[in-house]
Amino acid sequence: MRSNLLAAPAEHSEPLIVDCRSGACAPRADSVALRQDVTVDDLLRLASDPRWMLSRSAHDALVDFARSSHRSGALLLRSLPVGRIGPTPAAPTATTTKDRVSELTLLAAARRLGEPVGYEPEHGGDLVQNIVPTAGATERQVSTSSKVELMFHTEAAFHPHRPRYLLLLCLRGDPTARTTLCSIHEVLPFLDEQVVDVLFEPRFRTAVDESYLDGRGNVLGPPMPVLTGDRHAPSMVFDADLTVGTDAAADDARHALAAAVRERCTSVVLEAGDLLVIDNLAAVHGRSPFAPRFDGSDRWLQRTFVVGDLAPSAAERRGRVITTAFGE
Ligand SMILES: O=C(O)CCC(=O)C(=O)O
Ligand SMILES: [Fe+2]
Repeated sequence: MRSNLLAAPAEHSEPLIVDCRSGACAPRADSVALRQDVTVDDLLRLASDPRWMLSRSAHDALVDFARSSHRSGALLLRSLPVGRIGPTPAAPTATTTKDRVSELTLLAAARRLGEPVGYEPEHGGDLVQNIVPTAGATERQVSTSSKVELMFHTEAAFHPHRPRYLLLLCLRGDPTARTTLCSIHEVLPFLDEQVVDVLFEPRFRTAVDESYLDGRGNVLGPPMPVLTGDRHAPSMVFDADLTVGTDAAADDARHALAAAVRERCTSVVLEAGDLLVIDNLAAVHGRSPFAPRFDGSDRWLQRTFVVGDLAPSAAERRGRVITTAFGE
């Protein structure tokens, strides 16, 4: 195990870690990904071809994770190809000088888990998004922030078509930025039975992220439970910043959950070639603060969202871009 995984007490479950150095990627795919004119659709077609594989170890780890998630709700694949990247862009959609190897790696991994999708308000619905610190967002609760802690969240907790998996591929690491993680399986044994009872009831509302509202103020989603499914192995949808209780007992329960998550969490410092896959039904994630430089050497991740099935979002989707409108 590498030393950059934070030393957590032994009983805290860390992501399942698989080193993928062994087993080469298909050169045919790599050479396509070196061309500048290749589109995301081309890459997705290639990534979907079962004859084009990630290394055998990466492929098998992803398929196993999709079949039965790990107790930590996370899988960390190391030493994946990211290609030639050039300087970190100043904004997610700014032009870069990179080749397309990292996009192909990410989409190939995503296709082993389900269907990659974008969300219109998230970088225009891009299937692969650059997550870089931006000068305008240093202190905000968004993925492009840096100087503040990004609080624990289910990705798009407020969204009826929220992703089933979230994939973060590191192109350039920052040794001081820790991606934080905590699964429901980790905290459940430490919550009072009465708190768990309340978390299973539809007594919580999650605010819609401001980027989905075009400046239309504060919109709360419908009352929902935080926990659903099997009492002993539930799914969790929770945002420590945006989820509130609809009554005092529910609010106490969400504070108890947030405290347990803070206490039981683990973290990982992502390095170039690391792919962190998060089961968005099992684990919440966040990020520690770090110092941005805005000189082309900052931390750079690429992110892809995956749903298990495209059908439920059919009426609110254009191609692979989910267009659900909120607060209208
Ligand atoms: O920067 C990170 O490690 C995580 C950011 C995050 O929450 C996201 O991209 O969804
Ligand atoms: Fe996130």
